Amino acid sequence: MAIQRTFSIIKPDATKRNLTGKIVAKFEEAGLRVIASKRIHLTKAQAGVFYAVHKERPFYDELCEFMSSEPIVVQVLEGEDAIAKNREVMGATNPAEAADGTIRKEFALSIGENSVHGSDAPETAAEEIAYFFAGLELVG
Ligand code: DAT
Ligand code: MG
Repeated sequence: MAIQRTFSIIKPDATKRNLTGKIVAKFEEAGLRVIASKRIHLTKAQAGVFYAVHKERPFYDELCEFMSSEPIVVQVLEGEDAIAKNREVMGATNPAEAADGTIRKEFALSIGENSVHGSDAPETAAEEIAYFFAGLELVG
């Protein structure tokens, strides 16, 4: 597998509980390198654009409300097979189903307040990175 880039969000439930460093440590321990990082506070409309793929789902409004409730940390992670590796370190969407040692198992509060986002494919990774970062901000 080649070196890839993926997009990550440390979500409001995690920034609020001051877990940013502990979550970044999990990425780094897995061999993922943070090549861009910034703390931002989304509007509900901006969260809605980011999660537009879920707009027909019953939890969409709650999701956008949550994602704009507190600051988040958006990052680009780089490494071997980074998209799959990040999904592995994150754990299952529902923390009740997440494997031991994963971020969501250790830190998530619920299926909605689940501490992290990670891209699920190369196309979405590229789109998500471009939504939040200019090319010059990626320092590999
Ligand atoms: P993931 O974040 O693991 O890629 P997803 O893309 O299916 O999961 O959903 C995006 C986010 O939406 C997820 O992180 C939390 C929220 N979500 C998903 N399913 C939910 C549900 N059944 N109830 C409430 N929120 C949900
Ligand atoms: Mg997803």
